[in-house]
Amino acid sequence: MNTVYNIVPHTLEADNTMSKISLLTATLMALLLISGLIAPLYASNAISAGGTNLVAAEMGGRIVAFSSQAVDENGKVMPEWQVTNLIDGKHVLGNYTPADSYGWSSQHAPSEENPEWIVFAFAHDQTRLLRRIVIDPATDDPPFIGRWVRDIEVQVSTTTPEGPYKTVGRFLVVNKPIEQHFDFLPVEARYVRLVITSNHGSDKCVEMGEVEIYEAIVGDSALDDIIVRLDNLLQELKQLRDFQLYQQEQKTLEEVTTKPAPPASEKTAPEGTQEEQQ
Ligand SMILES: [Ca+2]
Repeated sequence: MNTVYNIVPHTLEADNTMSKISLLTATLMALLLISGLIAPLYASNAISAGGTNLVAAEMGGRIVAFSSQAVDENGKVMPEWQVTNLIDGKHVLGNYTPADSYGWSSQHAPSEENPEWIVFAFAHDQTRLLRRIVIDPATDDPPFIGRWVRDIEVQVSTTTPEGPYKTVGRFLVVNKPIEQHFDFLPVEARYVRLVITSNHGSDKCVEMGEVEIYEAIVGDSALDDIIVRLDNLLQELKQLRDFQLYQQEQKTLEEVTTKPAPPASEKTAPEGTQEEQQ
């Protein structure tokens, strides 16, 4: 009778797992079929960027983490160069620099191995569908000293400020005092990490004036909207699959490492017997 009671829950669990896998497979196949439609949609510019800068401090945007910001010789943060200047809506324009906002300056020059980075969040930590990032590299320092931002990577997370993150684009910011727009495929994000791997030659630090992030606007067609959301769902399903594989590997590892060792008596008995015999 015990065998019967044991079988029932195991069978239910197995059925449940099988139906989940079937659903996952069917969904993935449907998404793969649909994905062929997405490329022309993007190519047709059916998706534009919205007009509201989601990370502007006045819109509730925040900087939730960053690699560094400039400090003086006493280790004190210099407000004129602090990281929040990136979302204050103030720009260096020609010979004009706002008195309290020169831009952001890091503590060190960035590299591929040791990049500088900033994590942005939107009002109320909402998840938004994004399309564009705008960088204004201009700061109070002139461009010829090479401190302004050059190579950037835009990463997004839908979970926590610590990630996991996925890369949506890598871009080159030219050494000119103009706002530069960079578009990527619409992607859902709760946190955006801007990773900076180089400046324009300085070995002191990297600087920028302002960062803006804009939402994707998906035309009037409900179908367009669904396709974009399904594309994002595909990414999430892939993450789920990877997580399940990881769990399975961990389970297997646990089973291997917790396998009981042979009873001690099997090893020691012959020696003990020998000692007794001696
Ligand atoms: Ca600014």
